[in-house]
Amino acid sequence: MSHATGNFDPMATAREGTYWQPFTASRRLSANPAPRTMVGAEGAYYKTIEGNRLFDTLSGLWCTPLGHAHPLIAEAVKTQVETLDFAPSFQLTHPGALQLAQRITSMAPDGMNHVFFANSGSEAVDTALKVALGYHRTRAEGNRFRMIGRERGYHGVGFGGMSVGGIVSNRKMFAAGMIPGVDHLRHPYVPEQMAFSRGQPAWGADLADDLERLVALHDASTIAAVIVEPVQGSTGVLVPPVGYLQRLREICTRHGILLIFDEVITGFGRMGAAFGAQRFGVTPDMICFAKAVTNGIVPMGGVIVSDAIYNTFMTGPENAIEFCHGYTYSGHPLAAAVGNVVLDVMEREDLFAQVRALEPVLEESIHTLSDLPVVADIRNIGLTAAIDLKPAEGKPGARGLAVFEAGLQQGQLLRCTADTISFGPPFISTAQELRDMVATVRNLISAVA
Ligand code: PXG
Ligand code: PLP
Repeated sequence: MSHATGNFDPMATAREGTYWQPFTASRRLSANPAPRTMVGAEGAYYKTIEGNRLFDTLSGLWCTPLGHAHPLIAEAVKTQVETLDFAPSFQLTHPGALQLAQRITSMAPDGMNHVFFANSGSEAVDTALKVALGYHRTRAEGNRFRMIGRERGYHGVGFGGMSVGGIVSNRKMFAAGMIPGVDHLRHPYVPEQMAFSRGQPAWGADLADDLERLVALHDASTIAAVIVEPVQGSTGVLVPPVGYLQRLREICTRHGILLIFDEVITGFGRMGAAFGAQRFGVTPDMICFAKAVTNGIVPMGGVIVSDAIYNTFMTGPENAIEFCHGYTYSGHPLAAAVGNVVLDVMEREDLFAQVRALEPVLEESIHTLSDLPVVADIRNIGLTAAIDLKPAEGKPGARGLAVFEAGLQQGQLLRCTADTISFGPPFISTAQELRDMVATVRNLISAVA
């Protein structure tokens, strides 16, 4: 049903499901949409249609570390629209994208000096998988076509990212569309050995040897790339054991397999360093990024590529297109302008240091919840954390949902997936805001237990 302009009733439209929303329990939302409608945002808070103020405990969807309504971002958007609002990205360029590529590579590990722009994490991942295939083919090793992902991994919703992803609910409906030749490492979460770890679990480096099992099964000569999130974000902040990523790197190098870090969540400061690569001291061959690069204000994603990979593509006739891939909006002027401002602010305000300062505050505070009988595990690293609740008898997910819905009434916008609560507060949060957040969560969990 359509509603004439001027006659628009958001609640009626929400009830009708006209806007089919992503990853949403549509019928539950439609039944009572009012408390879940955001109408404004400023700093670390949202404003709901009912006038409630909610602390943004996940920085949007992990994407707004500088908070909302940043005046410099607003100004950059306006100026860019008035100057160059669009420029074709195929065979042409513009200063903003050049500058942003330069800035991003200057933050990346040494030897990673090339950026391919996309518009989301999903597109970044599909781009990286295609770079991996193209790289091996150009080196006349085109029989390396297998991609290795990881159980519980999230790499977006494109066909490639879905296939290397390891979240069952995102896979089973589309099983017929999986790309061929994909296998998965076991995930590195073993609660019996690492529950209630602070930061990286000491136990578990050997879990990376699972890659040797897949090499033995498929032979390295058929494997193009391994893709992992340094910290598995979407599935509930699974922190890599000490030495695990190093071990993966060693095995990949030994077998000529490319290592892709999907840093869509961990990139741009969330780990207290530019990338997880630096935090964990491991240099991959490609880094996927998105989200925080533009503070989530204009969609953008991309892949940082090593010199070795880029140079491999740069062969053949000089007038030929070396990589037949790209998006209408790759390097979009608006996204690039915002990216440049965001990275400026991060540098000028030393926000990675701010994350490092807040990390122990979040860690101390969140682990105080371990005395609650219903809490099964608490994990943290950088400015991220997660709490697993024990599922209610016969009703998995019910406790998480109850906490989420009660949180909306208590000034906290919480990210609850099934019975896991994930946290990724804005870098601009104060220590007190983080402690208040945890105090509220204690009350919410106690109320549902
Ligand atoms: N890779 C990783 C590691 C991600 O976390 C994507 C790819 C896909 O990005 P796009 O921009 O296509 O959504 C992601 C996205 C959550 C949550 O609540 C996580 C994501 C997205 C939405 C919600 O954990 N991650
Ligand atoms: N579908 C059609 C019909 C198109 O013409 C295009 C791009 O020109 C696309 C899909 C891809 O769109 P995008 O480049 O925004 O990913």
